[in-house]
Amino acid sequence: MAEKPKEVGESNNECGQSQRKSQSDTDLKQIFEKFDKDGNGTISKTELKESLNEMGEEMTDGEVDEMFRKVDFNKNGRISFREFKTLIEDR
Ligand SMILES: [Ca+2]
Ligand SMILES: [Ca+2]
Repeated sequence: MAEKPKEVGESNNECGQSQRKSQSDTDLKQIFEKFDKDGNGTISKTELKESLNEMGEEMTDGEVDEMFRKVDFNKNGRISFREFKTLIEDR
């Protein structure tokens, strides 16, 4: 299996932290950014709840709470992109 030659992308200008940047990763990032309303790189419980409401998911505080706890692996009260990604990929 030969490696594909590197394509010079116009949009993807990041220095590669991970070698394999899949399409879904980019999609996920966009979803993550929608959730992260203040753009600080993490999703708070409030942001999660608001985003879910906007998506038409009416969840109670308790449900959001439970979901948040499941996603927030390191229990620091914020959902990082990594944690978010695990949530999506885990279902
Ligand atoms: Ca945020
Ligand atoms: Ca966390």
